[in-house]
Order: sequence, then structure tokens, then C-alpha cells
Amino acid sequence: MTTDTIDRSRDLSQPLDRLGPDETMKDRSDYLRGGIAEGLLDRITGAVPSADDVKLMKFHGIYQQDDRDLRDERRRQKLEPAFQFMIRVRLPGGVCSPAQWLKLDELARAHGGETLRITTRQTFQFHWVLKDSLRPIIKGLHDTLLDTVAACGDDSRGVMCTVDPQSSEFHAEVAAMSKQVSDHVIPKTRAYHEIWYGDERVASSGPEEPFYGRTYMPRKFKIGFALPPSNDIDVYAQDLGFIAIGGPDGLDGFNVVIGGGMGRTDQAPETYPRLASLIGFVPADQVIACADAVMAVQRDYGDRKDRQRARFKYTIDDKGLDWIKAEIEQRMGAPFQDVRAITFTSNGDSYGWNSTPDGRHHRTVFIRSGRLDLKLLDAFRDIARIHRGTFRLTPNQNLIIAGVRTEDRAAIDALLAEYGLETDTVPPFRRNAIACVALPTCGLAMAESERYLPTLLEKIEAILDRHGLADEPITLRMSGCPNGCSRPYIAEIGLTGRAPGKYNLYLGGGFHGERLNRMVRENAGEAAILEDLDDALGRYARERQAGEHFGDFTIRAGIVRAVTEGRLFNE
Ligand code: SRM
Ligand code: SF4
Repeated sequence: MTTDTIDRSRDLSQPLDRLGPDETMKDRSDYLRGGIAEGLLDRITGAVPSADDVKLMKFHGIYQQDDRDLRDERRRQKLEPAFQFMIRVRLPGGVCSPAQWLKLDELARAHGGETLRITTRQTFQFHWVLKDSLRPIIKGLHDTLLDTVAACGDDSRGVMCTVDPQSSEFHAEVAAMSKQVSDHVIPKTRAYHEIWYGDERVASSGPEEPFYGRTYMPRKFKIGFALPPSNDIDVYAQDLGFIAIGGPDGLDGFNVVIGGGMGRTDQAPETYPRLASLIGFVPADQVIACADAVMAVQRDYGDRKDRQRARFKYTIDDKGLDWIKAEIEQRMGAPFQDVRAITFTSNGDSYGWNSTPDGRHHRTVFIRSGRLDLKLLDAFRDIARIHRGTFRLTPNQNLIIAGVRTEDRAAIDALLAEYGLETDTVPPFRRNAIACVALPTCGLAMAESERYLPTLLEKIEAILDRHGLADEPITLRMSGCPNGCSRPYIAEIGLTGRAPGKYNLYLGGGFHGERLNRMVRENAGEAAILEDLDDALGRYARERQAGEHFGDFTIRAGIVRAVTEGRLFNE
């Protein structure tokens, strides 16, 4: 990576004592070591005793949580919360081999509450992991060449890539690039190897973190690669998005978008979701230089006092897009070229079997909210034992059994049928619905999401049936709080939790993730939400034009006003 590192904690224009507490914590952590190794040995508590170490462990892909269903009861019994951990795997582009699948399955059964969770950024999470199981899981992953480095934390995490192998001939090239970028941008500290694999600390001749320095990024940083016509990764929600453009000889380069992000905080109008802005085109051989330059600008100018405003989207809005673009070009050593024309048609998954010119077949299987329970673990363990291709995790939390040979198709179909996983039986509305994890594991959840979605969907499906819309593809995304982990602010119907049983309702997002939606109802219970949807969907059924998507209709019909870029809540 570029070596023009400025360590912000040592930059005299931002003295350490005037930065936020997390900056001091990172600075003092000895490159993410802190006291994690010692904290793991503490037998008195199921937690990691130091609050700083809890934060540092995120850089290692680990979140300390507690079972929120048990909180009150444990408090009554004067017991400490039921501490447990979530571990997020680093899986660039969401691809893993059958051997890796079998290891993930084995670890989930042994240490992860017999469940795995596919996330909206194409990876696996283990939940319900006890402190003593952290090392066995991470070492087990290592045996099969997987790790959890930078799956969370103030660094570049989880690089996404369009997953649909049928979408273009150069899919493999772009997927390889997402892996290359992921390897390039992860922290270089040896802390992870020392703490989790037990490696000896050795003195290094060069800087331990040549790019990040002692204080890493101001906040998380997300990169994704999209291959039109599929916008499955929601490229406009990424801090840095690359949109692949083909030429006569294969991959030509990428349109570059910057500054996307979903998270907002209730009652804090200075926080808002933002769609990424298109700033130019780079040839394929400049992708790494571009990623370095963009990240360096955010590293050096991102807000390090107020974490609520520390994402790249705010740096861009505070400094101005033209200024940021010029700064990136200067660090990249080349101007951006003119953007190329692209067309996205959907951000969903294509279900059932698809085939590619190489004679391979790919079967997308619907997984409700990405949750692999014991029955699904059994099913995919059986499939992994005979499968000779790869598994691909989609950004819509589904699973593709990819690269299947013609002669293996029947056996895979037979296993899917044995476990009742024929995708075609899932109603269309359900296929385009996403829910974040929320309760009981997420410490930030204000309302249910994954556990409540099926109940709500049934009720909305009854409305759709009544209006003759049962086969319409409409996107619905639900999050248990305003952070927006299901990317709800770009769905045609978005719901974000405010309190138990209460949600904000948003309408008008673009069908392929190109437009933010707008809030139409605040802090509403189920009855009010269903009433609003009944009205809007009823009008859609009666007044829509041929081929018109629901989100587009709500704007044309004046139900909501369009927002195409920038701030959503403050106009
Ligand atoms: Fe997220 C925090 C789960 C994708 C925005 N997210 C969390 C935490 C770790 C809660 C916490 O900080 O204690 C959640 C863990 C819950 C649990 O029990 O598993 C959590 N986020 C998830 C996942 C698992 C949701 C899912 O159902 O799949 C997704 C994991 C992705 C991955 O594999 O890396 C997930 N989170 C997202 C996305 C979608 C995306 O990146 O495409 C977003 C919106 C995009 C963005 O970043 O703006 C997202 N998560 C957040 C935020 C708000 C950040 C902000 O800028 O304000 C938080 C809170 C925070 O960071 O302070 C958060
Ligand atoms: Fe938790 Fe909120 Fe993210 Fe849902 S949106 S997983 S409730 S942080």
C-alpha cells in the first residue's frame, strides 16, 4: 500500500487528547494486541474484562454480546449477563469450498449453538460462542485457510462482489480482484497470529502497519464490486464501490462510486443514509491504487472526534465531493476517466438453476434471513460431501451451490428435495425480503427483526393476494434499529425498529438500489404499518403503469417524494 502514512494520533494538528476516546484506545493498543490474550484467561467472568479489549476484538472479527432474552431474569438472579461472542468470518466475495463448508459446519455444531448465519455482506457469523470456544473456532478456521481478520473494526472489512456467476464472462476476474483487494487492505499487524494462533512475537524491520498507522481508520470502511446488470451488492451503499465495465477483450475497468452508507441515529439529524456518488472510471490495473488513494483520504480527513460522524459519507459532505475527488486523484497519481454507461436491473437473486457457457450449473437456494438452523446445516453438510464446485453467499443472505457439473445435478436436486428446499415453493415477495439479526444477540437492537419478519410477511402476503399482486417482485427490508444492517433505506418498503413492536416505515426506494426511500410513518405498530401498506399497494394494483415497480409508483403517485442522492432526513 501507499507509504504516505500519517498517523493521526501523532499528527500535531490533531493532538491525541483532543481526539475521541477510541483513538486513544487504538493508539495505546500496541497494534491491536491490548490485553486480549490475558483477558481470555480470566476465569471469573464469561466476558472479556476490559472494555477496551472488547472494542479491540472487533478488529479480530469478534463481538462480545449477551443473550438479551435472558437479561432481565439474570439481573433478577443477580447473575452477570449470559455473555457470549459473535465471530464473523472474512470471506471476500462470499465464496467458500465444500471443504471449508464442512469445517464451518463442524465448528458451528461444536461451539456455535448449532447454527450459522449468512450475513448481508456475504459471510458467515457464528453466534452463541463462549469465551473458551473462541480459540478453537479461530484455529479451526485457520486449518481450512479461513480467518476473521478485520471482519469488523475501524478498517476495511468484508469486500463484497456480485455473486451471480451467470452475470458476465469476466465474473471470475472481478471476483479474484475482490479477493486481491481484501488481502491488500487488511491490517498487517501480527497481533492476530500471536493471540489466536499462539505465534511468537518477532521484531520486524519495517513499520508494523505501513498504511493504517497506530490509529487505523476513523471508522469502518466498506468496499464492494458490482457487475451490471446485477446490483446485488448494493454498490451505492458502499464507502467505495467498483462497477465493472466489459470491453472487447474482457474486463476493461470500473466506474467508481464513493460515500455510500446506511446508518443513522434517531433524533440525530446530522446522521443520515447516503447513496454513493459516481466520480469517474479507472482501468482495471489501477484498482488497488484507487482503493489506496480513497482510503488514505478518509484515513487522513475522517472525523476522529465524533464517531457518529466518522464515516466517509460525512467526510465527503463536509469537505465537498470535488475537493475529495481532487485529493484522491492527487494520491492516485492520475485523473479519473469519464464514467461509462451502465444499467442495473435488480439487486435481488436469480433463483433456481442457472447455467454458464463453461457447461457448469448454479443453483440458488432461498435461506430465510440467512439463518442456517440444524436442519439446513444437515442438508448442506450432505451437499458439501458430494459437491465439487463452490458455495457462494449472496448479499441477500441466500446460498448458491455453484459450479455444478451436469452429471452431479440430479444428486444435488435429490438432496434438496429430501430436505424440502425446492426454491420454487417460496412466494416471490418472501424471496426479496431481508431482515437483520437483531434480537436476541444484537446489543443495539431496539425491536425484533429476523424473528418477526416471517409473521409480518404472512400478513403482507395476504394484502398482496387481495390486490392480485402475489407475483410482483417488491423489495422489503427490515432492521431492528436505525443502523440499517439490512440496507433498509434503499428498499421499496423499509422498516427500522424504534422500540419493541414499533417501526419507522419507509417507501419509495429504487428496485435495483438506485434511490433512497422516505419515511412515511414514524414509530408505528403492526396495525398502522399494514394499513399504510394496504392503501399504497391497493393504489399500486389499480393505478400502476405496465412494468412499473412499486417504489417508482409511490413517487409518481405522490405517496412519497423522490430522493436520489445525499441527505434524506433534513430537507
Ligand atoms: Fe451491521 C453494527 C450485524 C451489515 C450498519 N451490525 C452491527 C452489530 C455488530 C451490532 C454491534 O455493533 O454491536 C450487529 C451484530 C448483530 C448480531 O448479533 O449478529 C450487526 N451488520 C450485521 C449483519 C450480520 C446483519 C445481517 O443480518 O446480515 C451484517 C454483517 C455484515 C458483514 O458480514 O460484515 C451487517 N451493517 C451491515 C450493513 C450492510 C452493508 O454493509 O452492506 C450496514 C449498512 C451499511 C453501512 O455500514 O452504512 C450496517 N452495523 C451497521 C451500523 C451503522 C454504521 C453507521 O455508519 O452508523 C452498526 C453500528 C455501528 O457501527 O456503530 C452496525
Ligand atoms: Fe443490530 Fe441494528 Fe444491525 Fe439490526 S440493524 S443487526 S438491530 S445493529
